[in-house]
Amino acid sequence: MPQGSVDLRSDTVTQPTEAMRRAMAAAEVGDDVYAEDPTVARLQARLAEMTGFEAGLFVPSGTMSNQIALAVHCRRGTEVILPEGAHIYEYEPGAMALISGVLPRLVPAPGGVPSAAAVRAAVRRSVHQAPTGLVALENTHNGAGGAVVPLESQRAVQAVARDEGLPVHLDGARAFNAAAALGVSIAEVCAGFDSVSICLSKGLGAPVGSVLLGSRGFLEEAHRYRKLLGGGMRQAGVLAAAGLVALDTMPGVLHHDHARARRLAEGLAGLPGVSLDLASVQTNMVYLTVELDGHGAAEALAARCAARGVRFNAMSPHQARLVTHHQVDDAQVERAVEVIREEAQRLAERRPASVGEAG
Ligand code: TLP
Repeated sequence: MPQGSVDLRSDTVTQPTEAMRRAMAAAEVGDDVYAEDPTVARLQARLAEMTGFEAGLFVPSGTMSNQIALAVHCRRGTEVILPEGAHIYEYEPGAMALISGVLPRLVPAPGGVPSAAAVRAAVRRSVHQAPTGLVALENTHNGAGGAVVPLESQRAVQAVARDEGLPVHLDGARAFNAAAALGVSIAEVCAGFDSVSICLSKGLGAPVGSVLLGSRGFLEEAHRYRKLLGGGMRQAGVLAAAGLVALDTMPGVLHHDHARARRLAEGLAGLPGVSLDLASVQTNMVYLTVELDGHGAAEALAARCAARGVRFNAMSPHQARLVTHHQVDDAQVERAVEVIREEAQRLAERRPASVGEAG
């Protein structure tokens, strides 16, 4: 990254640490499509043990991991109950329809948390409707600002699903962030699910990869889908080695990212035309609602800040997302606050008369 620049686009932008690079260079490898890569096997076993599952499957991405889970759990033509804003629906470009032939049934999820009653009401059984095949939660919930789904809420939804005879999947791309925020073990966050997908390449900082966790039988079928989708990575131990270092070194430092996100949010509170909900800043994300400059205000603000080296994403015309990670330090947070404040002020001053105070 050029000096003075701050990359808050995502926690996916991190570079592998020196320890990861050393482990990658030294990794013992084999052909993982034959399940012969010892480093991949160690990573899978390690995360399975940490989360309380029978087994794990190393896959190239969180998207593939979620999509394999859907493919294994669901029959074609069934519905998947998802919290509104779910990554599986919003950001996995229609894969659920294309790969598994399943439909999304979105339920309201204030703060990322769907109520058990809403999930129950969304279950479909009638001959006139697509039957429900799966319930999927997301923790932390990216679309809800990285909000943490409380364990009691997860348990309430799992109880409904069990009662209805439905499997439950967790998109736990940032499950370690949830564990850090709740002060519980990763096993507690993963308890009660039939499958969980965990990303190594988000806050944990590994360059590539996710692990899909479940029962041995589930993962045998998942292994077939991974190959079918082109996710058989052969000597993948070079990547899994970085994942093992990530598991050893990163979960214990995620709270620093959370503290920096809070500092960022506090520094940006009260700006003209920019609002944020401090209560929603629970992990490493800050969502801003940008009402400056008419349509595409978030993009306008993002572009102006990017020109000064502070990068973040516009997730929709009026929503900007800032994500902290282990390569964002305190000085970078201060710099980001300064640049975003200045640029928001400038945009506010240029605001057209029809939108508000004339500039
Ligand atoms: N999310 C990315 C973008 O796709 C939005 C990001 O920058 O946050 N589940 C969740 C909850 C995610 O946030 C993501 C990545 C994934 C799954 C998919 O992971 P990858 O990018 O490895 O396919």
